[in-house]
Amino acid sequence: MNFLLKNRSVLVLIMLFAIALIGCERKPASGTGGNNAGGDGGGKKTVAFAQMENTGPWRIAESESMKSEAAKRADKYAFVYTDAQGTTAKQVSDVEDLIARKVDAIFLAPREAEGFSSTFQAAKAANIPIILIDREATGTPGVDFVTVIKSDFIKEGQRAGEWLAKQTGGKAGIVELKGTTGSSVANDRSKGFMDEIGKNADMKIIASQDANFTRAEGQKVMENIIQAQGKAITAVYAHNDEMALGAIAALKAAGMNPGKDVMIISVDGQKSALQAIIAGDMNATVECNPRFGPIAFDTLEKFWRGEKLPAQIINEDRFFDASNAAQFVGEAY
Ligand code: GYE
Repeated sequence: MNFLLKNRSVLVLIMLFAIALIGCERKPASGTGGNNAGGDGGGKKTVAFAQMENTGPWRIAESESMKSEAAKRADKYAFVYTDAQGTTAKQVSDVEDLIARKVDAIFLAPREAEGFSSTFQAAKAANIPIILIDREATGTPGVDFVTVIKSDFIKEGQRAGEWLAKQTGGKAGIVELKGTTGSSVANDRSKGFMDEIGKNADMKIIASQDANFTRAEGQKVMENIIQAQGKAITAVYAHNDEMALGAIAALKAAGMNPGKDVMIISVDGQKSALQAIIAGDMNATVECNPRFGPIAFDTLEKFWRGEKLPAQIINEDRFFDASNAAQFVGEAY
């Protein structure tokens, strides 16, 4: 009996020892060096992209660019993709889940500027670097997140305003279709545009509404504005091509003449917008490049090598109108 009891305690001891050993196998989060347990165990780092939604050509092109760049570097990285389906709260919890999984780094395209501060704190506590791409979020670069890679949205608005002033001789009744309220990009595209048209006494915004960057909402909002304003509308400035294309459909349905009687300018440079320019339905679009993959991964690698990074990395963008749309439509998304 005594012997049996003794043997049992030895067995329990051995079991405890084994459990302790398994526990040691799980690596703790260890800084930005990429030894977090989110790795695939085969020496690869796990890098995540927390996307806000995946609708519309621009965002689909962005997601594809991130995925294909990760695939090109698949010898070094395992890739995790999350889609918040257009809800900021879901995007916050997606990032929280990625932190809990202990991924090695997170690329975040924040839907809204506010709402991420506690997430940034959690990532910092877990030593997981976050690089913002495409939009800004409130916080300090180098502290709350590594850096932000984006276009200069104020300049985009200025370029649109300047172009429209020139084309209309400084006289226009403008409908502004705005992007998602609360996003850094909608604020900046409004601001830049207003700065420019404000220089012309006869350029007036006769209606300005949020159409959430989507074609369907752009069309619906435009239908209502046409009913209220009719012929007073001589120009549309949309914060993206999708809303501009929605507005064009609404104008045509109302028997109006987009591209001729009503000037249409927007931002992005997607294929269907360049096609609309070629067809004469639309006048111009300021490019906003969605192909973040190469620069996002290069920036992360620079960070891991300990290189000093700027607070913001700004993409260079082009401008498309009737003079060059045909030349670039082939490479557009
Ligand atoms: O212009 C728009 C998209 O955040 C810069 O968001 C991006 C904008 C882009 O939905 O089409």
